[in-house]
Amino acid sequence: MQREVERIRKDIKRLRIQGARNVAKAAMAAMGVIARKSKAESREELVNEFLVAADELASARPTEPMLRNALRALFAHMRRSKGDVVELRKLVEKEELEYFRRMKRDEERIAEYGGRELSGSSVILTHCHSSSVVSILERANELSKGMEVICTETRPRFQGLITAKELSRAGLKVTLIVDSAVSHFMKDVDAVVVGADAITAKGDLINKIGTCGIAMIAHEHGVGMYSAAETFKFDPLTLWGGIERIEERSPEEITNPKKLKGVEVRNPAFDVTPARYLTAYITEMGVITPQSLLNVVMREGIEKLY
Ligand code: RUB
Repeated sequence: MQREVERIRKDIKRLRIQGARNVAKAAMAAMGVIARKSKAESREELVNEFLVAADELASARPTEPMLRNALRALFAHMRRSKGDVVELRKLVEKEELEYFRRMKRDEERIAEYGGRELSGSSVILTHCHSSSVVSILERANELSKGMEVICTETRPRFQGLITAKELSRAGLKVTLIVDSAVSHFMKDVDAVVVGADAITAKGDLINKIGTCGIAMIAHEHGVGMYSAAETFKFDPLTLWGGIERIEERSPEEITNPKKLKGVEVRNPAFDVTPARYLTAYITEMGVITPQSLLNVVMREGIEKLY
């Protein structure tokens, strides 16, 4: 069991599993593995195993509140149940399935809201790989055929190639560009849509490095800038002044630093796009401006996860 959980943690860390939703799903699946395979004989022992694994999974990608929210919600359910070790196993298995059901439902809603919002656009630009964005663009293309998508390659790990392949397979016209060509192409773009790793209490967006620059260019051209995000990507810590930690990855993802003596190579994985550069979040509750997102989140009680 430990080996299986460790494999999931490594896959998350090495980006074999990438994107906020996939990462959160994998963490919940790891909890399910523990529920089914742990040899713990008491409730305390089992809870302890869940806690150790949750800490390790959460630290694999520090800028992933969706993963942390999923685990926190699970622990809140565990605290409410007073059952023994057998009942606790069943509860975690049930919550795992419930979480997957909810994710699927939310993804369908996001695809529908986003598809309708963007179906009038003929050229859309996207950055990195977001499963939510792919679903939206597939739906938008069903509603108004002939849509063209410009994908950035997304240095240093080239997740944009995954997006390009998936959309092309789904029948959309796809153009791949280098990240630094965004400004050159923006005059032809009707809307930009990206994913989200975290949303702060101010409505700011944390997403793949480069997103903020793209948003500023879109703003300069008067092009709508959307982010596809479940409300579960809201980071409740930011309500209390907490600042989202930006993951710094190995310089070796960019180059061989040993060949650049005296040069520091930095590799932040995400950046922060201020709310004022965003047109709206496309969520499972509808298309919401960044300024009103906090109200919606509070109404749903997501902040109570803390
Ligand atoms: C992926 C990324 C995606 C979000 C949203 O970064 O920034 O836009 O995670 O994805 P990485 P989704 O490849 O470093 O994980 O919509 O699938 O949650």
